[in-house]
Amino acid sequence: ARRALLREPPARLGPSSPGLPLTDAYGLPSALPDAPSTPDRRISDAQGTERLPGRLVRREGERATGDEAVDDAYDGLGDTHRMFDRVFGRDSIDGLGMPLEATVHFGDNYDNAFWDGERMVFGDGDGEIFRGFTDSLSVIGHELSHGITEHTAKLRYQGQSGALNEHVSDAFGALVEQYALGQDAEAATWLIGEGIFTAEVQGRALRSMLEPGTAYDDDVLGRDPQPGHMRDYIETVEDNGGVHLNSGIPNRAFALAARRLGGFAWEHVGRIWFDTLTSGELGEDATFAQFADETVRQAERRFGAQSREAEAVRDGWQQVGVLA
Ligand code: ASN
Ligand code: ZN
Repeated sequence: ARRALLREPPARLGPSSPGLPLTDAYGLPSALPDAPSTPDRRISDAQGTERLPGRLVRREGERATGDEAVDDAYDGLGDTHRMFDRVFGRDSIDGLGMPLEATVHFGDNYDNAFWDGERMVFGDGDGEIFRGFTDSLSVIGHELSHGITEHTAKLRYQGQSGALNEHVSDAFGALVEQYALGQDAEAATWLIGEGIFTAEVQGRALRSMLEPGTAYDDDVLGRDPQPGHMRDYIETVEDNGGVHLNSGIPNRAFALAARRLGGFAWEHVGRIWFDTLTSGELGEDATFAQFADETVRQAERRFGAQSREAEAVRDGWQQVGVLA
């Protein structure tokens, strides 16, 4: 803190500065601010019911409660806020410091976590297949990222745009975890929800971004059904048109591009995907191909048309059969 006080304020980009615009399509700053922002977390406890929001048990700055779900949610939301703020200059879900609200201990043996349009909600799991859903930072990052998508590209939660909505949450969920652990693209597991299965389950995680379809293969749960290529795209009316299934295809494109580039994924593919989400160029009903084209455009804009970043992004989408 002392060093920050003594440091000369950095020269600000003037309105006539060449390069990137100062604000994105939503009027939010596109460059990092001088000082990091702090989150405003509020954790509530549904006490085993399905009533929301539940009882407020921990506010920003208050000390740990000793309830693991409460404290893991608090810490995980802090890690998620930190990644978006420090890496992309986005202060919370709306970019304006909106409070981060979460409810834990939702329902009785509840086997899921979700974003309800206002808050993140986490079940405790049934203890047989699932442990608590706050046990995984990528899951916390996934749920908060649904809020960011809702406040930016608004990808409609149906069919391909819905699978992209799911994909964006997985991508940033993975990056939150990698950023917190200081992991590069090679060291990263690219797993979503590692550590939420009990020891009884034959499986590593809920999903694998790098190898969709291989996250689990269990007697009770069955086999991970995610495709990783357009030839295996699943047409179904369930799950809003397979949003949690077909997200495996863009997930794999993202992970392949990141691994090809090496280094920290949030510095290249993360930046490109964040630019895509906030460009204002993406329709709410975007298809995989439209989203892919936009990521290539954003990669060329930020890193250059002949850049290895643009090349890796193009190649990732080609490997999963989205771009020719
Ligand atoms: N865990 C799921 C998600 O965040 C919840 C759901 O689909 N209702 O996508
Ligand atoms: Zn989701």
